[in-house]
Amino acid sequence: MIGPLGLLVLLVVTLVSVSVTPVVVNGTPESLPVDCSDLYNNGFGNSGVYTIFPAGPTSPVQVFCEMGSMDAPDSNKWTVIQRRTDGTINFYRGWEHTRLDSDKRQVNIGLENIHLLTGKKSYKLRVDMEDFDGGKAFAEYSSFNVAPEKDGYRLTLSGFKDGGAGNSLDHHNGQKFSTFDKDQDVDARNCAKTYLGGWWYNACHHCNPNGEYLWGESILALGVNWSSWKGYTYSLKAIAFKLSPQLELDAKDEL
Ligand SMILES: [Ca+2]
Repeated sequence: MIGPLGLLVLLVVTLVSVSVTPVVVNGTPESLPVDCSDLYNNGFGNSGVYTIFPAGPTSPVQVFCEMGSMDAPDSNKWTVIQRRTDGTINFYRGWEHTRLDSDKRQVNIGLENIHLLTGKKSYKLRVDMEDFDGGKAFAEYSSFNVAPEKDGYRLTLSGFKDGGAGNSLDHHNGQKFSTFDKDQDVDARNCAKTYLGGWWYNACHHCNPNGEYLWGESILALGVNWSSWKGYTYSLKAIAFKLSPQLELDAKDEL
């Protein structure tokens, strides 16, 4: 027999069950965060490592988010798609590794995820870089897109804005991505093998972010180069590629 008290308990349990339902609903594909901007808008204001879902609910990706400072809440929220800060990780990788790797150390989310991400929203790209003497520079592009694998993960970008680094990425605009085991560049050589990286090689490069980590002054064009800033014989200390939705940029520019 269920007395009045029992009915009350049953009612409360039922209501609690109903009340937790929205938490489950929040896990639907429509509401999963695609990038760090979504996370910020969902109340996650601190920079750090988060999980995003550019490829859908069954494919979580660990990523580093730069949420800006408390002093500037309207600043861009950056999803870091690749970053190098030291020489501990080898970026001379084959096609499948480059395509699918979403590194546990949050250094690279993989080409496929980058493609899917740029298909979800319109993004701007910022490339931040550092030398070994404390110097910093950046390059920004108001539009950045990576095509599907069937088109070689072709790079499309526009709207260059100079933060002192110069426009070395422009040479790679419109190119397919190449690795040592998949030559899609326009040079007679295998650029990835010649310059020890994987990149949107043309004939062959003006920047080589995935080249050998060579600690500053180094062999011509083999290092982590950004030629319009430090030339071909300087391998950078750090370089990071990060995306932010264009709408945030537009809203900010209108202020
Ligand atoms: Ca070639």
